Order: sequence, then structure tokens, then C-alpha cells
Amino acid sequence: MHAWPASEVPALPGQGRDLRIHDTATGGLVTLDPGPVARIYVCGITPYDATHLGHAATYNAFDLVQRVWLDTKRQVHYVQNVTDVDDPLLERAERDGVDWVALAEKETALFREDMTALRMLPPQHYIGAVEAIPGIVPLVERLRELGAAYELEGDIYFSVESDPNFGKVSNLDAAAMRLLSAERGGDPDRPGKKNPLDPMLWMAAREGEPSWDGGSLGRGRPGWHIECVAIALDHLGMGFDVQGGGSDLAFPHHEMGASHAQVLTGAFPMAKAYVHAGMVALHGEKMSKSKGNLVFVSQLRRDGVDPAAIRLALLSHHYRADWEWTDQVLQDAVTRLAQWRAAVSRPDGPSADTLVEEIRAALSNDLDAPAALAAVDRWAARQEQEGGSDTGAPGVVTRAVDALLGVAL
Ligand code: 5CA
Ligand code: ZN
Repeated sequence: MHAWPASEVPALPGQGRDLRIHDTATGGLVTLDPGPVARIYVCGITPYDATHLGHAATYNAFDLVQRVWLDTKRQVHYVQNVTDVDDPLLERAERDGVDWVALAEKETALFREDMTALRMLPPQHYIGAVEAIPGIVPLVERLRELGAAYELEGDIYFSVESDPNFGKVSNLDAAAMRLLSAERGGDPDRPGKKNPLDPMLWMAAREGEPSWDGGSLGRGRPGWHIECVAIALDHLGMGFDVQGGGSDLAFPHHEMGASHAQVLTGAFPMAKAYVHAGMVALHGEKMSKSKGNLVFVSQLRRDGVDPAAIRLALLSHHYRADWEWTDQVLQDAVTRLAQWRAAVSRPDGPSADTLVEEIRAALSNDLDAPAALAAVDRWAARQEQEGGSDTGAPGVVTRAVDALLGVAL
């Protein structure tokens, strides 16, 4: 699949800082030390509805990860998937009487436009589940050979007990795992499973549903977790730097994915840090396609909201916090954007040398975007109140805000 166009990332004076970030697996901050090429996998959308602000907030967090690394003069190898065949997509297509392929294509195209408008850097590899199937089948076959998978009425399940490290991503107790498994696509109550938590690797073809040739697995379609594992191992290999997504992916998705990969390769861990963004709510409840309490990025754009203001609204919350989208959040961002634009539009201003260092310090410290915004606010306020004689400063601020925060002033 093609991704979307990259906006330029201006180079900044001085030296970027290494990223310290919260890792769900260890429950604390880790300082990542990627080589010259940092490797990141971020779970992509299931394209049955338009990009909402919860999605945008999560992708914003991982865009910041890339920007911190790029500022240290590293290259970034970024991979993202599109879950372009799965139950929720097929159910929505059925409900609306549309072709599931056309629905997925339409929503993926809109997602690309939203990401471009928000200046999110694109992945180098943007891979759909359907196009990954030829790589998924041999992995499931291999898991069977290893005795880590079993068949139940034609479907193939992964045995969580085959991974001695199962549970080390989310660190939940059995009861919590069972509850979340039922809520998030699992089938803990299906009779005949070895362990209620075992996730499906390959679903045998169902009447009226799309299916693919699975070699020795028979016709069917892939499970959700093995999709991301196949794509990540193919393009990044084991031991990559960051596995990312919203906090609702920690269990079961990232836990199961890590187990699949660890059993397949015999290596541990799959990722050096499992990074999870908080959930954005609307009217007191998590924004979700299934509940329908959504604010779409594309709707705001249609309403004439500047994408830079949307991005500033996302940045005004720490990525790990759960927070609520309100009109006020957007209003505050619109006001801040206008203040910043006025401040950088003058021919000179107060020195920006410490500002660049403050933004770097904030972002490298677990992506503290609100602290970075506060630093820019202080510079803009000084500009407003006292001005300054540094003719380079407005340009440095513009470039720093663009390179590190993805906001075009
Ligand atoms: N296709 C799978 C991942 S392989 C999936 O979870 N798709 S999704 O469309 O449901 O979500 C895409 C990303 O947005 C995930 O990282 C998810 O955690 C995140 N996300 C979904 N809802 C919210 C929300 N309300 N707030 C923050 N992030 C969210
Ligand atoms: Zn995923």
C-alpha cells in the first residue's frame, strides 16, 4: 500500500537528545539507545470509519517519537499496518450494504489525507493485512510445527502457554486478561480451547465472508495479532525499538503479538519498549467507532479548522493521559496558534537558543508536549511584551516548532 507524502523536517542548531519513554512492560521509563536507524512499529487503523481525534492523538504521540529521533540525526524506520480485513470492518460493510473492499479503501484514503493535513510523518512501509497474508500463512504453519498452535473445528489457535514470557507486556492478572480478551476481539468462552485466552491465528473460511488460500491451513483469513507480527518481523525483525498504539492495545493485542513473535524466533523481547497512548473521550466516554461518540478530523477540516490548531489541541495533553475532547480544547488551540503566528511574524525577537533546548528537554522526557508548548508560550509572551533584537529568532522558533512538534506556523 502507498502511505502519504512527508512534510519536510527542518534541521535545527545544536544537538538533539536521546528519548526516555514509558515502557508498559517494565512499568517505568527507559532511555532508548537505537543504533543509527531507529525502528518503530505503530499499529494502524481498522478502516471502517473516518479518523477520529482519538486516533489522531495516538498517531501524534508516535510522530513525536520520530521527531525526537530525527533530531538526534538518526534515520527512522517506521512501519504501520492497515487492518483491512477483520470482523468490525466486515460487520460495518454488511450493515451499510457496501462492499468491504471499497469501504476499507475509502476510509484508508481519508486517513492518509488526515495524516497529511496534520503533518504526521508517513511510515516507510504501510502494509495492509490482505497483502500480508502470503507472509502470515508460513508463520502460522511454523507455530503449528513448534507445537504452539492447535486446531479447533478448522480454526487455528495460538497456545499462550507455549511462551514462557506470556504476560510480560501488560502485567495483568488472569481475571483482568479474561475480561479484556472478551471485550477486545477474543473468545474466552468458546468451548474446546486449551486456555480461554488463546487467540485465533487463522480463521477457517465462513459462509459469505472473504477467504484466502492458506496452504496447509486451508482457506480462511488471518487473526488480528499475527497480522502485525508478520508485518513487523518482515520489515523490522526482532528487538526493534518501539511497539506503539493506544492503551487499549496493550492487552490482548501487543501481549499476544509479542508471544507469537517470541515463540517463532526464540528471541526476547520483541520490542525494547511498548509505548501506549491514553484514550481520548467525548462526553465522558472513550471515543470509539463502536459507540459512535466521535469527532472526526475530516469534519473539523471541512468546518474550516486549521489542521495546525487540531495538532496543537492534541499536543496540549500528555500522550499518556486519558483526556476529554471539548470545544474549549480546540478554542484554546486556535488562540495559541494565533499568538504563536503573531510572535514569529515579526522581523526580530528575544533569543530562541534556550527555547530550542527547552523543547528538546521536554520531548525527550517521555514526550512531555505540554511542557514544550509552555516553553513556546513563554517565548511568545516575551516577544509580545518586550520584543528583542535577535533577527534569527523568529525563524529558529518557526523551524523548531515545525521540526519537533509538527506544527507549521
Ligand atoms: N487496526 C488495529 C490495530 S492493529 C486498531 O486498533 N485499529 S483502530 O482503528 O481501532 O485504532 C487505531 C489506533 O487508534 C490504535 O492504536 C488505538 O489504540 C487508537 N485509538 C482508538 N480509539 C482511541 C481513543 N479514543 N483515544 C486514543 N487512541 C485511540
Ligand atoms: Zn496491530
